[in-house]
Amino acid sequence: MRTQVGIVGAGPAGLVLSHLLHLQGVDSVVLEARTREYVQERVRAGVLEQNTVDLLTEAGVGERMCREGLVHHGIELRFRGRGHRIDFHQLTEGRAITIYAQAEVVRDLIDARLAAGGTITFEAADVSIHDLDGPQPLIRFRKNSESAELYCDFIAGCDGFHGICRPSIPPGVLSVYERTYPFAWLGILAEAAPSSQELVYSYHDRGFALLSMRSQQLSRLYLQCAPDEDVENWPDDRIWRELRTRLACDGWKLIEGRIVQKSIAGMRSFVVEPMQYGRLFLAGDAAHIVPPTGAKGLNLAVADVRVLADALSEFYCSGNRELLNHYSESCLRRVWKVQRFSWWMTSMLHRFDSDNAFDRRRQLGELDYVTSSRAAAQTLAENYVGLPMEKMWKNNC
Ligand code: RFL
Ligand code: PHB
Repeated sequence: MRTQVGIVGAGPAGLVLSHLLHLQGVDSVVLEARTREYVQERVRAGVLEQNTVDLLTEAGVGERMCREGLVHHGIELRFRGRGHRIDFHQLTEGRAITIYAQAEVVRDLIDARLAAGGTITFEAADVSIHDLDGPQPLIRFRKNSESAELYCDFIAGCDGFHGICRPSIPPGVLSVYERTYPFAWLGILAEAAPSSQELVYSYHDRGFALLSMRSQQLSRLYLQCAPDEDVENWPDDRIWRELRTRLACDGWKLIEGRIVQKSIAGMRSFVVEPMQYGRLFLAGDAAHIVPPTGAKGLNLAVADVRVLADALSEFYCSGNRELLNHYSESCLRRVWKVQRFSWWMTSMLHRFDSDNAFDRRRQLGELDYVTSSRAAAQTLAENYVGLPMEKMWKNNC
């Protein structure tokens, strides 16, 4: 088999890349380790920044998102039992976020790729990548126990944090920048109407809590917990009790319902530099991870592949490798700004066991500042709705 761009991973990065390349006349094949059902149902992110919404819409895959997504013009920061609204609309000249589950984005993209005759090989086993620094890299894999080879011009490593692409780069090439956090998030999905119109980020002495949602009938809620926490230690009544305590606010009541999903996710900041080696380009979680407090992981993955799609289509149109050569540099400027924002939101809102009373007072001082100074609120708002893209995706030909 042969293709122009071999893409490892059918998450948001791999699927958006494949779709954008198709729109620009570049052929790709996507290899995914899991089943179609698994990737379409995996509970992950929920917040799309304006750039992501605009890109999906312009690329023709935003129809259901526009119909079913919930547009929010602000978020609430809650501390000392009081809520404070950050008004995105006013602070960012009308920009907004859209609540639309990552699983739905993935479903829409898979439908679009398959409807256009694109190839996504699900349940591709033992994927390995070869000859990255030669003229024709190769992907080997197994499908239904049969070995297969895919020759490509380029490989896009969109296989997430635990994928095989990043570790296939020879030792000594990559620099790793990393921080782990001494806590995790316990996340639930509950059949309950959202208790608030907008997302609520709550700072509490017992730890951080977040109220989010998926629809008018489905709430998504998170609790800061120990990094090695066992989900078995969190029966439903303990979760609701803790959420009621940490989200408590004058005149407000938490709406509860049947919990249909429960999971624990660790928190990490991670970047590799560069994001490319020979003819391999890393994108999304394969190259960087942010803690979820800023709701940025999916959005950053989409921003990377917008740059990569542009660079690849430029190469196929004119033979010019300039954009490809600068792929890593172009992405990393945004990556580090988003890393800073995600780290800052995480540091401001979580309880660190190593902190003393001074540190907690300082966190409250920071929350007070962010919610009372227009300049500080605007800084949060412009990052949350998404910093401007440096270069808009366009058809170069
Ligand atoms: P993905 O989604 O992990 O997709 C990688 C795909 O590669 C496949 N794969 C392989 N395929 C073939 N061969 C192999 N050897 C393979 N190894 C792996 C995997 O099966 C998978 O299908 O990476 P991608 O595309 O870079 O997308 C990144 C996002 O998924 C991630 O950053 C976000 O979910 C992070 N995130 C959030 N991001 C946001 O923008 N907004 C949010 O509100 C938000 N909330 C969150 C989040 C992540 C969370 N967790 C679970 C850490 C909330 C949480 C709790
Ligand atoms: C979510 O709805 O899953 C969500 C919302 C905001 C975040 C992280 C996750 O910061």
